Amino acid sequence: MFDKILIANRGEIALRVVRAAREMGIKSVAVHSTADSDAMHVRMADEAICIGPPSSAQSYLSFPAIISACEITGAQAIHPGYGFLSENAAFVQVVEDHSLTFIGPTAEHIRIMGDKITAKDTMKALGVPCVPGSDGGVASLADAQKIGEEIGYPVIIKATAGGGGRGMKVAQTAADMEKAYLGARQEGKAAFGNDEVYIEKYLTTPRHIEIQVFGDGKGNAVHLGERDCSLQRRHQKVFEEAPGPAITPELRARIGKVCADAVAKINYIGAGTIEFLFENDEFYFIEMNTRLQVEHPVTENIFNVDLVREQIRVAAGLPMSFTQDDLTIDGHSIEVRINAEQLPDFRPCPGRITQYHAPGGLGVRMDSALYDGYSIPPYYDSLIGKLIVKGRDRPEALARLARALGELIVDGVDTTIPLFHALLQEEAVQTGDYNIHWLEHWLEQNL
Ligand code: MV4
Repeated sequence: MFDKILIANRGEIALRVVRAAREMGIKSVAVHSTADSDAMHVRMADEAICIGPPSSAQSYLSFPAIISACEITGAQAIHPGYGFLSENAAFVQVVEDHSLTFIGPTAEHIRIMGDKITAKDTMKALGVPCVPGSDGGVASLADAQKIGEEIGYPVIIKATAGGGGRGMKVAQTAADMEKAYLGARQEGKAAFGNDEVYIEKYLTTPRHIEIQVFGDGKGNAVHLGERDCSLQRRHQKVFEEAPGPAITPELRARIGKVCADAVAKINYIGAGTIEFLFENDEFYFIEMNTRLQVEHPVTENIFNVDLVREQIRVAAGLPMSFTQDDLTIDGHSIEVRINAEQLPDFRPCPGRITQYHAPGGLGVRMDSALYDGYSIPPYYDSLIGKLIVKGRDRPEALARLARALGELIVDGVDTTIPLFHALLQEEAVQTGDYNIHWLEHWLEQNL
């Protein structure tokens, strides 16, 4: 096992990794920009090292700064958290070239899943159900029109280098195809330097269901059920839960086995998330994320596992500490993302926290790097905390969430807390009867 790891991240996720490492008897090294000298992850880690100016490109994204920090501190492995370098295949290659260990998948797995056409081809070949559409890339408008006629409108054109909603265009009818096809290519080229696109049948009212998988890199893998992350605004999740209100034990077992078998077959190592659209009781693969996700705590809560601990174990060459048979669901968990943002437009709202009080009590977990007097810098993500609750069932989790939100105090900046008080009053949230469009409609009518 490693005796020291470096955390190439900041905020609540850096703290999350410090905590797992400490429980395992592993020392942790925080890295930080000059804007984060007073950050909680710097205080909580065993050591800290400044790696550059505020700009992410020159600090949290800088290969030489992070590799040098490992060499100076003697850290043997790097945990990337989420975002930043977590899905950067070139970085993983550099880490390995310096005889360090990346706590995550291989560069090759990241590369395969980072190209959406290759990811879909791979998953399809592994027996994972996919959205009907083009077989690979679509090189001309004429081909796009032909495929549109074959699969029927509406269709969606997606950039292969896209993801998270960028480089996507919907064509409602054949008349929209030219604009959508050229628009998606243009956006792909501008945003990612890659104008390759593919086409899928457009699903109109699906849920976003994602399956948590975990592999040991030696052909063994498990699934840890699903999360329903349908409540999103502009492709930013705001409320996530596990298990999914629409997913029966039979559906879970079936898609879970397909996913676990698929990642076992490619010798996947570490945590991964296989994203699906779910409509009329059918799953359709869209993307795979090769990282630990923001919302991983809801899965940890219902399966009673520590996913970061497992990531560190398999990166060190140890087996996973559980088998599929050990993994049974206990209760229901919900996470809400507390962002420093001003409603109704969700404008980032950095500034000084004049008072912070975290909720507590049975079934409440607050993952946050906030403290009284902390100044949220303007350079990074607006996520400042995650309130995660667990109940014996969904109604108990909802009641506990309302109770815990009532205890939470974040003064000095605007936050998304009032949004959650309002959402909890809604019938669709209470019953779990929502889809990927529900929140945007609700926001239009209520904010
Ligand atoms: C789709 C879709 C409908 N049909 N693909 C958006 C982000 C990217 N991960 C995939 N996305 C979508 N792909 C087909 N064939 C609708 C979306 C989509 C969406 C998906 C998940 C969560 C929220 C969403 C909001 C708008 C569109």
